[in-house]
Amino acid sequence: MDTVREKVAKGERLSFEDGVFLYSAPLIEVGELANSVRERINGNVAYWVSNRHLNYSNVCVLTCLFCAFARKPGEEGAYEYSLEEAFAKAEELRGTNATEIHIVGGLHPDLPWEYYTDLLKGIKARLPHLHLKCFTAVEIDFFARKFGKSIEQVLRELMDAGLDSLPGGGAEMFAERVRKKICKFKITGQEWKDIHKVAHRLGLKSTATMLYGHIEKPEDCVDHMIQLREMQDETHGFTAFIPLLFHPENSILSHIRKSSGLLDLRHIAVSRLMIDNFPHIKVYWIMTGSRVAQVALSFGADDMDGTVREEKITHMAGATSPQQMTEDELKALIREARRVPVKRDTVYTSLEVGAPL
Ligand code: V47
Repeated sequence: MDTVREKVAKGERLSFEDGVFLYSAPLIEVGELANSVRERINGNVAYWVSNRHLNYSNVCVLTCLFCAFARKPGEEGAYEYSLEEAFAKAEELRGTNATEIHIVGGLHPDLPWEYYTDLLKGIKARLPHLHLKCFTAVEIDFFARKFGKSIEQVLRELMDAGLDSLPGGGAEMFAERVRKKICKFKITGQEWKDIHKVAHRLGLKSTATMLYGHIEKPEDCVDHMIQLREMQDETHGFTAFIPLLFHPENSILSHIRKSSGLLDLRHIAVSRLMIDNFPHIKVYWIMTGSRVAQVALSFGADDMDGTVREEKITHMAGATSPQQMTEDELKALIREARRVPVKRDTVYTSLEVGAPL
């Protein structure tokens, strides 16, 4: 641990071996070190955003073993919102302080290209102040293939329709060994990164996730983090890294035991130490629960995500957290964790800084 501590003190980059070591080192020491880096980068604040998730459809042509959200066309529980239904969901944000809408869905075999562009245009026309964080790289790749466009063309047309940034979903675990088992029909890790590279080149910011708690090994997680760190060196387009905790219920992998709070904290801490060039590490309270999220704010995380308002992907997989939190609840949780709550927009402009502790 001393070697890693020294490197961190000197601002030296940690190696693959250091990362793997951190997965077996005493958690409290890893957390303390990660907290020192977190405080160096972000001081004593913890960010949150007033947002809403909108999942336009769960119909998906893929079969990912971890997913409890997707349905095949015509299967019981399959849905797709009409544009009017989607606009009505967005309209719920009128008169609130929300600044962001996070839109993702399954790979729907039948929706036309205009559905996606009209969805963004319609929301922008109704609520022009909302930041549209929409479509994972997996959806972007699907649109390109289905509608015979290049990735750049898809992104440009979506940007013309109102797209402001890309969310980080679909990254899962880049390691081919793992990907082949849990989501073999999905784009590869390299393709996921290439799409974000194009987005960054076009001036869009994005986030990056990592799904853990299934069949991965520490080596796979460290490899995932180093790949993102290397890409960020090139593009500087990522704002935040978000480790996502696999929820097994109702998925093909339902025999796997759900990860523990301690493992959640370790992923937060190791990622803060390994991914030294991402400005933010987000703890997604929907998946960890608010209790672990509060502790995570002293283990490397500086961002709690947001109000969310409606969450389907994790709740269909057995999440027991609420589906939304009010702004006051989020601020109180952050304050109780001895951090100053800062309301941010999607690209981390501070909108409201809480009183000092
Ligand atoms: O891509 C799917 C994951 C992701 C399960 O970018 C599951 O700021 C747990 O990406 N158990 C979607 N996870 C959510 C996501 C996200 C969430 C919050 C913020 C941001 C951001 C992104 O959820 C999917 C997949 O990796 N997922 N099924 C499951 N059973």
